[in-house]
Amino acid sequence: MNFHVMTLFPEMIMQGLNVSIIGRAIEKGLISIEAVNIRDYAFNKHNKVDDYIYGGGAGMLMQAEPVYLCYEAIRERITSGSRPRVVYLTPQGEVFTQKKAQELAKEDDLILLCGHYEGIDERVLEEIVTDNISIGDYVLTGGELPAMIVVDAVSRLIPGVLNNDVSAEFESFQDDLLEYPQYSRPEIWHGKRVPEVLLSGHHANVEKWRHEQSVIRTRERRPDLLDNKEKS
Ligand code: 4G1
Repeated sequence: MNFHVMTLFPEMIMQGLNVSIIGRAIEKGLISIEAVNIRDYAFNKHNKVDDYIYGGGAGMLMQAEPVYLCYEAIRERITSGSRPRVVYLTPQGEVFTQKKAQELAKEDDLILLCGHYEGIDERVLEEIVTDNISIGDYVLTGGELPAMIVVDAVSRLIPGVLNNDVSAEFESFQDDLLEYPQYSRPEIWHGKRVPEVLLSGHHANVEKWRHEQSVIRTRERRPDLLDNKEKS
């Protein structure tokens, strides 16, 4: 999978994703990430990429042309045939879910577009965006952190990125349940014991306990997930 991130802050993307599991996946050549600076496609001598908003109101808007030229430059580099998906990170998008991550993980190339200021001129969005995605309902300063979240969630679904024996598919959320509580050494910490069943070595009982805990936890902390489950 090749990620192409269109942004005014490329160093934020590259520094944030070049570590840990994703950093290793890049090293191994399982994924590639390029952050392309939209400012490099400014068409005026001051490298200006924003302007006032028609109709008035506070703030500035990213102009259409630099975004479009940046997009065209990326498209020229993409070797795989058909039109690549362009994900615009926006509070007006559908909320990002594990299901959407799985869908995006099937692509060879993904272009991610990050807004800044008050957003981007609608006309270029109409021409290039295929998917509008939001990571949730709060106010941010830019689409860079949302883009990094999408890259992270999609990358870990690419075969070979996670080195553990259990596939990424198996993790909770796949079945709309939260993770059960987990414990490591020592057996007693601050007077608290590890639940007996986990020390028993009885695999079937462990699995049963973990599933029960997952259901209890989900009902307590994220009852909305159980509602989804009943619907499907
Ligand atoms: C109105 C949140 C504005 C924000 C209402 C989640 C938020 C991108 C996301 C905003 C952004 C609400 C996201 C707001 C995001 C232009 C640049 C849009 C930053 C911008 C609820 C600012 N998921 N926000 N506007 O935050 O890009 O993807």
